[in-house]
Amino acid sequence: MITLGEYIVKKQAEYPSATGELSSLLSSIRRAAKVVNREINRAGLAVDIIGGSSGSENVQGEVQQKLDVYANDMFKAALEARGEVCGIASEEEDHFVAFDSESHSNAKYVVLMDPLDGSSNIDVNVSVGTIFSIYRRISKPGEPVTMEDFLQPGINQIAAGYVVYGSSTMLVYTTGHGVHGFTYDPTLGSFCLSHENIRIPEEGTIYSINEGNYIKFPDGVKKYLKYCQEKDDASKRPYTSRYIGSLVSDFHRNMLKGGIYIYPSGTSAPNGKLRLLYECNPLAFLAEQAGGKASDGFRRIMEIKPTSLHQRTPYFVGSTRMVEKAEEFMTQYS
Ligand code: AHM
Ligand code: MG
Repeated sequence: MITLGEYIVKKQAEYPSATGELSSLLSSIRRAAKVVNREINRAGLAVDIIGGSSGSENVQGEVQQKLDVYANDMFKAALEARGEVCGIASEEEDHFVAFDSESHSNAKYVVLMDPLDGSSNIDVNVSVGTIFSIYRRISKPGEPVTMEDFLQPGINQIAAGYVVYGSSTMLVYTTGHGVHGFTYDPTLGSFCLSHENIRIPEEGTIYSINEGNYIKFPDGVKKYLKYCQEKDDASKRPYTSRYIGSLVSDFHRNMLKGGIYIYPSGTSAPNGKLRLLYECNPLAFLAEQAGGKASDGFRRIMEIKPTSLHQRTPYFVGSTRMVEKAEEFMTQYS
């Protein structure tokens, strides 16, 4: 049995030029994930203290749950506690946060995160997740971190991953050398390697989309959904519909089993709901590293040049052939 800590050290040893800073950063994320996991597990018992709404809204006008705020604080504190990160951006913060004390003057990295994705599901005991994305800063160490450091295209990511707080808690990450998954053993207090080198099946039979919004979808998506529902034995259609409404969980299932997750544009949300920088790009990096694909319907997600921190984008991610098929429908009908 190999723990996440041991695995990170082993991988670092394979790259003699590695300084250990990224390993240390990943350890900070691992530590915060354990703390957040503990609080999520007791959320049902401590509703007054950690459950329900915090009474505030984030910059995007969404109601913040107490656990959104808690998870944000935990990950921010864990990343600030060591000297590798010079700033973070988060779904729960209006602006990026600079870590500008003396101990961060040589920090190379910025982290973008959604500390608790799908948090509206907590009250009904459905899985939620944390998503993170790591870039090397563009500005020089020692200088103040700038917006440019955060507005980098996804292809510049150094590492990305997620934690899914599900029936088991798992941490899945990539540093650009495959995708590896670790399952949390609460009796040991360790994430243990359970899924080395995950590969997304090229073709799948699951489609995940909030079909309640059907009437608002672009024609390409409507026609693709029809295609998913038609009978064709050779391609194992009709496909199965699965939608948890928790992006990390829907993505995780489709990555292991083969499938496509779609959050398209809608008439009232021209760019969909999901955020490019801390939801779509990190999962796109994982998808590609596992042999899958991520698109906005027309172009590769990771090549989009971001213009703002909380920018949204339509999103199609999962098994390569399914994403390509959806893109064909988008090109033809939307
Ligand atoms: P959140 O970051 O505010 O939790 O919103 C993102 C979540 C995703 O986890 C999920 O896939 C999606 O919103 C569900 O949205 P909808 O309820 O519109 O289907
Ligand atoms: Mg989110």
